[in-house]
Amino acid sequence: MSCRRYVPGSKKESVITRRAFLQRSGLLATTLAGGTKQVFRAMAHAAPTMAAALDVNTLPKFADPLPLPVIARPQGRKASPVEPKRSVPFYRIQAQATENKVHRDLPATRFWSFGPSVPGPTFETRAGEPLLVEWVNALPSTHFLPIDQTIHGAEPDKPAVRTVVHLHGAKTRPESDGYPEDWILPGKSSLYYYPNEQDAAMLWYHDHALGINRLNVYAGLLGAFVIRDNMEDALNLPAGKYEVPLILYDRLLTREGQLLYPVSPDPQSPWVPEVFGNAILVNGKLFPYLDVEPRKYRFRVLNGSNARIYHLSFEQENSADALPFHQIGSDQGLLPAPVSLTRLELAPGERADLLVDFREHRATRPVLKSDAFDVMQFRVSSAKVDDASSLPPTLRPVVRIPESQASQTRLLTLDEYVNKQGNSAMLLLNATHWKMPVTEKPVLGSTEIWTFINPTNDTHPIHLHLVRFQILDRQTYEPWLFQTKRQLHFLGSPEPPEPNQAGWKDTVQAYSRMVTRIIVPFEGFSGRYVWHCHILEHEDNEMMRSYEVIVPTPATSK
Ligand SMILES: [Cu+2]
Repeated sequence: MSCRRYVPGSKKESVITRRAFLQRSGLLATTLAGGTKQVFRAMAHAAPTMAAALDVNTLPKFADPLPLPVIARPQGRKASPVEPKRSVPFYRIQAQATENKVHRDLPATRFWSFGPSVPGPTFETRAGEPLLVEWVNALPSTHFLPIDQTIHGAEPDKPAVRTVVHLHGAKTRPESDGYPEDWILPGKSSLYYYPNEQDAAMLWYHDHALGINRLNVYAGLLGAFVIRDNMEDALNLPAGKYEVPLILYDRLLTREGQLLYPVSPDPQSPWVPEVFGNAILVNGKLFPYLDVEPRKYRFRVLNGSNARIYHLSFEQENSADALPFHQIGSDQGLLPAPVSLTRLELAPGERADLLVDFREHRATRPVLKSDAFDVMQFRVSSAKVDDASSLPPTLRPVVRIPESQASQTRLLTLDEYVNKQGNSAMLLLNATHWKMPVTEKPVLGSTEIWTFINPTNDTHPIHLHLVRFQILDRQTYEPWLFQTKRQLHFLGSPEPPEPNQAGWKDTVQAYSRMVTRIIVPFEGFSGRYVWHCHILEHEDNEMMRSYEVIVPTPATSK
């Protein structure tokens, strides 16, 4: 009865049986084995072995002010690689080892960062104004986090310290996109060109080196990149000191305050399927506070975590009711209209543009929470303020793309494989390894529907490089029927995206045991890009594939 599924080319023996499949997908409560009825519990991941992590709740909360990342400054100007007569701002950003204090009562923590502090400097840019960045690898020659050499791209013949930078959400040429195999060694640099031909949005840059991306980002290689435009300026949103980036990432710390990256019980293969830290840092600080005025603020929130999905709310100490707030933008910029929320779900890679009005909360201290975690505190003054900023009723039109515009529909599975012990051993997209030939080749200028079929127990935030897209819908389906016969049998009606997910996106949460459809115009450039799960442990092992945008030919454009 078992459907044993060996993964070709894998060093690990990865099989999935019907039982394991059902258990992992949460569909099996009881089964028969050897004539005896046995009850199986859903298999848990093996407990990672590691030194004891610091209990961050032993530290005083809200002892440190919220830091703001510095603004990146250009070093001058250089000729544009695409228009040699035009000069564009030139930045030089260096990945380096550094030490930062994440909390007043902890010693400085070792990080790797783009510059002296984590997160790296924020780029403040404008749409239509291109720039050049020289990304320099000035990292030490040894890595300080546990590399798994059984993972693709991190084999023993690969250097331990490598980095390549991807600007998440940017429409760039492939040679500047940070292809995972385009990593460079310490002492080298890459010159990347960002055309900025896209709507205002908050993008972010981070390491993307094949097989060690989860470790390099965990070490601190990330930062924000803001694009602004005239249409956004005209909205009179809170600006200047009333617009604050909130870059969230969770970490585990040792009792000495150093980064702790957990490992599996197998020393030959230390990879773990997800890392969740109990220390949620905001702009690099644990439990920070921010002094605010009783007025509107704009918070640019980024989930830069390896695996944690946040459930954010603003809560008063003595009230069961969360503060209402508005989401005005998502990954790729402004929504058509503000969406009123009391709770926001944000997966790794996603961004949310929030407007929070503290006017009714003078002299209180609401806390930003995620589930049971205290993330940060706002100290609302009782000052009399004159708030001239606006919360406009409409923001930026987002024209829904009709399904009829799509010339191709692709069914793409999100697959998890378990080892003999029932532990997660590897994840793939469409049951296909990184090194296998490229199968997704959309034509430049065409529109496609990508249908993600997720039989696993996890939400997978799927990110496509180069493009922006819209979520069409999500629908429950019968996973085993699809697994065995490749028949899509839907169990419920299609659910449209929530209003705050109905704008332009570059990362979509493919919910567990659902089919998620997106519609994607492939615009901008031809060439080789990647799409992947943004849970970085999944991406590294090896839930990532190349795709290639091809130029139209008479055969493809007919
Ligand atoms: Cu995933």
